[in-house]
Parts: sequence; structure tokens; C-alpha cells
Amino acid sequence: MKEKNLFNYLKFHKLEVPKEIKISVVPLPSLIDKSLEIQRVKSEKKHANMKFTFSNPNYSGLGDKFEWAKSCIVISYNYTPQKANNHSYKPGEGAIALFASEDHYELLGKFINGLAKLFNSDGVKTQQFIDSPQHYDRIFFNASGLGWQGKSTMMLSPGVGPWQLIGNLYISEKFEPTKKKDYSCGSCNLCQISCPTGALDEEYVLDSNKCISYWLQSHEIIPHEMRINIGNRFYGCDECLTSCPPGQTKDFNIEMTSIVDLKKIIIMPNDELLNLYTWFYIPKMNGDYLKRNALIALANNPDSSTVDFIFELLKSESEIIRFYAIWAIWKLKKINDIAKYYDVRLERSQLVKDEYLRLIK
Ligand code: B12
Ligand code: SF4
Ligand code: SF4
Repeated sequence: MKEKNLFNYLKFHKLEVPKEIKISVVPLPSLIDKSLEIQRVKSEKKHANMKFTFSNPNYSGLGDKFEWAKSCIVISYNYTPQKANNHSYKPGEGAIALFASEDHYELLGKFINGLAKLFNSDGVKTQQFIDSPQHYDRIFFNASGLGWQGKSTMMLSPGVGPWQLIGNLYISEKFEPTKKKDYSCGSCNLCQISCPTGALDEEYVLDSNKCISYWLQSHEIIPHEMRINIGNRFYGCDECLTSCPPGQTKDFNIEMTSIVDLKKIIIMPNDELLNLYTWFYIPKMNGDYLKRNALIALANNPDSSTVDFIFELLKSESEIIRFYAIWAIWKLKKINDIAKYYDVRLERSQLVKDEYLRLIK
């Protein structure tokens, strides 16, 4: 018997697929299992102790998770804005990577919810995953015909490149599978060359210990050389994406990333900050970590009032802010003036004291 076609099914049920979204069907069981590859990255410690899919690679990397599932629908959401803002960064401004410029996951989630609801009302069982620690979201992308894994580890599609988020919906119904196509990066290696920290030196494998995107989401102390490499980035890093030729379509503008006023972020009350960026991954839900990012970015892209502004931060109640303020003052070559504003003998945090003593040398 001929399998049902998903697109005809959706048309029949009047469920429209927005033009930013592409869907595809992978038949199950798939025999696809990425747990060994995830384990390999973990055993080489390139996962930087992150939990996510590394907590239980055997489950998250397994394609055939559910005996009842007959297909997995792979959903890709192209988050490149339709209208590009043409702007460049002024002193004092920081960058948010495009994937986080707004809550794109909400839009993708809404579409997947709508799809699941439709199937459920038709008696079809579903299980969805987007950015969950239980599931490696890129698992079926290659098999789905939507594209391929690039040397940056990003999943790429013709005309979209890496500018897409991925979700999966397992369903208990067979649909006609989408044809797999053969794509590849060929001899291109622009992402590897463009990465400011060498995090992609081994093609197809990311060393998260060297990845700016990782550090801006980490609660650990950011190494000194990494603070400089962060540049004016406040959240996320798009360097290996902007350099990727398949993503450079005619509508694409290299300076589309969102701009933030870094000083505004640093003086904002933490609860307001958390409300402003509900879709960010913020370590321990502590706004001080976002302020830390802003402080580093400001020291790397200062304006004329930055030095005075940062000296004031030495009075902050927050250990994190004082810690990075001292580094920022060092970065701005004002460490020799610090004694006028800060008495290390009164410092109550050993961590901050140690940073001061290291930098004053
Ligand atoms: C942990 C995580 C991170 C970590 C680690 C990223 C990583 N590459 O693993 C950090 C915080 C650094 C991160 C950063 C980013 N992330 Co992230 N992240 C995740 C998360 C939660 C898990 C990823 C994971 O499981 N990694 C495990 C490693 C082992 O997987 P992998 O890198 O793909 O490894 C494969 C290859 O090495 C491959 N391989 C090995 N050898 C070879 C050889 C060949 C020839 C080939 C083809 C393949 C191959 O085998 C491995 C397994 O398949 C997923 C969501 C999810 N639940 O899946 C999002 C996800 C990967 N992130 C996403 C995004 C958008 C980003 C950023 C672009 C955000 C930004 N602008 O800052 C950056 C990109 C950095 C980069 N170059 O990867 C998207 C990517 C979408 C896409 N188009 O691929 C995802 C899928 C979220 C989503 N649902 O859309 N992220
Ligand atoms: S996100 Fe930035 S630091 Fe991380 S691999 Fe890509 S270019 Fe390198
Ligand atoms: S920049 Fe080139 S090598 Fe890197 S992912 Fe894109 S196409 Fe592949």
C-alpha cells in the first residue's frame, strides 16, 4: 500500500507551513545512533563538562527511542530576518547572535505544537523535542534530505546555510519518506579559518573549551585570553555562521546581529534583565552572568565614559561584577590608577583579591 504524503495530509487539514519552516520525513526504525560520536567528544573532554546531551549520550543519541514511532518529522526554522538592518557597532555597543535576537524557539515550538495537536486529534501519538537534553536534535537532519552537517558542526541547507533551528516530532504514523540528497562542504573550510579561537581546528568537531558561545553561557571563570577573544559579543557567537557561503544569500547582511547598549545592561536590576531575555540560557538564572558578559564586551569596545563607569562598579555588592571590573580596568590599561577607587584590604572575596593581585603585577 502506498504511504501517505505528509504535505497532502497537511493541505487536507488546512495546516499551513510558513515559508520560514521546512519539514521532512524520516522513516522509523532508522538504525541511526549518534551516541558513540557524542561519547567520543565527551571522552576527549571537548564538551567542556556541559550536561545537555552529554549527560546520557546513549539515550539522547539514539534514533529509535520509541517502539511505537513510525516516522520522525524533522522541522527546520530559518531565523534570518526578512528585513535586514544595516548597522555597525558603535563604541559601548555589544552583539547578540542572530539565533537569540528574539525568541525564535517560541515560533518553532508553536508550529510543532500545532502539528502535534493535529496528529493527536487524528488519533496519532506524538513526542516532540526542541533543544532538550534528552535528544540530539541534529540526529536525523542528514537523513531527512534537508541538508548536511558542515565542518562547523552546524546543519546547513541550500539557500539557508546554517541559519536554522531544528526540532523533531516522533509520530506513530507512516508517511512517505523524503528523499535523502548528497550534499557536502567540499573543499571549503571558511568556518575553521574564521573561528577566532581555533575551536574548529578538527573539522566536524567542536572543542567547546575554546568556543565563545560556550563561555558566554558558562558559570565558570572565563580564562583571560578568552575574555579578549569575546570581543564585543554579549550573547552567542556567529563567526562560523557568517563566514559560511551557503548561508550568504542575497538578503543576508553580515551586520544583522542585534545591538545592545552594554552599560544599560550592567545597571539594570537583575529581575528586569531576566525578564528581558527569557529565551537565553542564563547560568543559575543569575543576571550577574549576563552583566559579566556585558562588562567584558564593554572593556573590549569602550566609549569615552567607560573607564569612569567601570571604576564605579568596584563598589558593587556582586562578587562577579567586582571580579570582572578589575579585569576590565586592566584591559583598559588603568590598573595603575585603581588604588584611588579600590582598597584591596577591604575586599571580602578571596577570588576577587586573587584576581586583583594577579593583574596588579
Ligand atoms: C550543547 C549545545 C551547544 C554547545 C556545544 C555545541 C556542539 N557543537 O556540540 C555550545 C554552547 C558551544 C553551542 C553553541 C551553539 N549552538 Co548549540 N546546542 C547544543 C545542544 C543543546 C546539544 C548539541 C550536542 O548534542 N552536541 C554533541 C556533539 C557531539 O554534537 P555535534 O557537534 O553535532 O557532533 C557531531 C559531529 O562531530 C559528527 N561528526 C564527527 N565526525 C564527523 C565527520 C564527518 C565527515 C561528519 C559529517 C560528521 C562528523 O558526529 C557528532 C554526532 O553526530 C543542541 C540542541 C540539542 N538538544 O541537540 C544545540 C544546537 C546544536 N545549537 C544550535 C545553535 C544555533 C548554536 C549556535 C549557532 C548559537 C550561537 N550563535 O552562538 C552555536 C554554534 C557553535 C558551533 N559551531 O557548534 C542549534 C544548531 C542548529 C543547526 N543549524 O545545526 C541546535 C541544534 C539547537 C536547535 N534545536 O536548533 N551549542
Ligand atoms: S561559535 Fe564562535 S567561537 Fe564557537 S566555533 Fe563558532 S566561531 Fe568559533
Ligand atoms: S564555512 Fe564552508 S566548511 Fe564551514 S560549514 Fe560552511 S560550507 Fe562547510
